[in-house]
Amino acid sequence: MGSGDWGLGIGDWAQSPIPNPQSPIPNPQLSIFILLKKLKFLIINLIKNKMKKKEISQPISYKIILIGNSSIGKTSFFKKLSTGEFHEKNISTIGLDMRTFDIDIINDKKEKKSFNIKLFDTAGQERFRSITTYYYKGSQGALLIYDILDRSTFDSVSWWVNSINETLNNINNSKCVIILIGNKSDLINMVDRKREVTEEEAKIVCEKLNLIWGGEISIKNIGYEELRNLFQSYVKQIYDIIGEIKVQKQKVTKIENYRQRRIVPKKIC
Ligand SMILES: Nc1nc2c(ncn2[C@@H]2O[C@H](COP(=O)(O)OP(=O)(O)OP(=O)(O)O)[C@@H](O)[C@H]2O)c(=O)[nH]1
Ligand SMILES: [Mg+2]
Repeated sequence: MGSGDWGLGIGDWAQSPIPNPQSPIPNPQLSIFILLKKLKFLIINLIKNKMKKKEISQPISYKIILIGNSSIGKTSFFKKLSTGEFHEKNISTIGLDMRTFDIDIINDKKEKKSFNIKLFDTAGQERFRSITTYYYKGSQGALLIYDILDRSTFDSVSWWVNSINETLNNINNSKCVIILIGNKSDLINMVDRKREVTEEEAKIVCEKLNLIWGGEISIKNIGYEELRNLFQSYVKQIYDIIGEIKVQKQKVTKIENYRQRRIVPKKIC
């Protein structure tokens, strides 16, 4: 029986005349029956709508990690995205830092998708690699940055990709989308500095290693809004590949232990 169908089909009621809403209902038993059916229909619809609304309003949770060698600009990206600030001073990260971002994206079908992104800033120094790789778990996206003026940071890209694939992509069918980003593009115009990695090379590596090309940027010069839009586009690309998933709860308490514990390197070249 359809939801709007109040048809009579049992016992004597099957013989009863169809009630005319204009004329008074002759049978009181029938009117109670109709009212109860109506009520049941309304309650079911109410519950269905509530469940639908809950489904739509629930944001999609992603964990995204910033990875790459030391001094390539991970913390600069993280800070500018969070506060709009950029610091010239080099303060190397130890352990890691985390921040949440709420993002709304309108997809191709003009539907609004809400995201709750946990972004992790990791340490690039070799001595912290075991901590960094430990926190890969549960990531749906990785922003892998290199310095376009420092060949060695680009040469390490395959190491970072392997470490992600070994930890995530080959285990339990989990999927982590890796986006490659070349940083410090502002420095190629300086007389005493020169580019060591071309964009074409980076694109070839992306094809070879199955990465998404995130483009060349200057975290120093990029505007706050521009960086937020860029980050949104990265989230959308991750979403286009992995879609909606349920994310395991992260143990934030452990992360808190590492927050703000930073050291200044003895000498910065
Ligand atoms: N000129 C220029 N300098 C930048 C840019 N991005 C970052 N830097 C500088 O590069 C240095 C290192 O940046 P960080 O963001 O701390 O590097 P990191 O990748 O977090 O390094 P670790 O924490 O050691 O892994 C800092 O002195 C920044 O000011 C950029 O786009 N242009
Ligand atoms: Mg850092």
